Amino acid sequence: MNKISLTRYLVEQQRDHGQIPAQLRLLLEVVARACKSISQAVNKGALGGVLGTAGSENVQGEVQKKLDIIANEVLIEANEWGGHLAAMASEEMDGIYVVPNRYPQGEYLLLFDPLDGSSNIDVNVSIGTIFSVLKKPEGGSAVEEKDFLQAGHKQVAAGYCIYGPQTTLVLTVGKGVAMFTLDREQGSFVLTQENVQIPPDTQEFAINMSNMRHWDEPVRRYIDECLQGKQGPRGKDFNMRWIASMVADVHRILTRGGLFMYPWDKREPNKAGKLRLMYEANPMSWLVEQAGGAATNARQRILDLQPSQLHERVSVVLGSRHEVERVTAYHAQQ
Ligand code: P6P
Repeated sequence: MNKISLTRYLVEQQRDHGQIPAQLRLLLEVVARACKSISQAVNKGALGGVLGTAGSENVQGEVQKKLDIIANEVLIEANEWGGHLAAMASEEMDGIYVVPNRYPQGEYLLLFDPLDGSSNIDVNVSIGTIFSVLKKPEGGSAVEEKDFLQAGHKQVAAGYCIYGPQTTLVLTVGKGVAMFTLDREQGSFVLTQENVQIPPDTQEFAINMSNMRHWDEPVRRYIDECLQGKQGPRGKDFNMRWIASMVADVHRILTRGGLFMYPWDKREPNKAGKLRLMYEANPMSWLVEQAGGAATNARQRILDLQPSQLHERVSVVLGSRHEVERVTAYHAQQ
């Protein structure tokens, strides 16, 4: 099969479909190159002295791993000089990072979770980088945090790079989902799948079962029915997976279907959920929808939610469309 590189794919999307302006194509190439660097750091592991904690906490109050900070710095340094961005926002930074005056400012905003699944780094389980691209609102005023507070349906590109047995970049610009596997000999991402489709039905769910006693009733009902298997109301047996790296769980769902849930629970009732809306749920929800799946916060379409804070959290139900619809219906009947 003749190898189509990420560069060629993006040039063709730009030329043939007018889907990607030149500045956005540059942005995506730069992000992909940053992901390659992060992949190399992750793959070194203990040999690179990059495991363990950095002895600091992020705005989420989470202990930062050395690789969290390395990945964040790689993305900042790779993107700040290119002239395609006005500013960046990251799970690892309290406020936005405005492109310094020594560089030209562009029209895009880049948001990312530089290394999602950090708790898995030290135990050699797949982790990943999640990114989302918005356009800076019109008007010449200086870019501010409020410019980032746009609903997920405003994204112009979204994707992730999973650092697992393969390093795979998964991307959408609104024309379906494509997957690119890193060819380490060439040092470039090669198109290995396009027009990804999530089966509307599934027999596999992903949730952290240890939180069961804290769930809301509709979640308990849904999982109980799955666990009853053939003899229960679903009339079929279910399998369960929970990798505790959203990137890895979502990648499995994009590849073979499934339902992923991190729902609101009673542990911290004032928090909508654990996952962050702007740079985890929004990019993953757009990818899932572009692949024929669905994504809600158990009540509303995630991409329609109007954010009020940069690091706000959200309840997430995403994957095979018919299962998302069932969970959402159970909440509507509550
Ligand atoms: P728990 C990783 O820390 C993360 O943000 C997601 O990638 C993952 O799905 C979830 O949290 C895992 O959470 O509570 O099971 O450790």
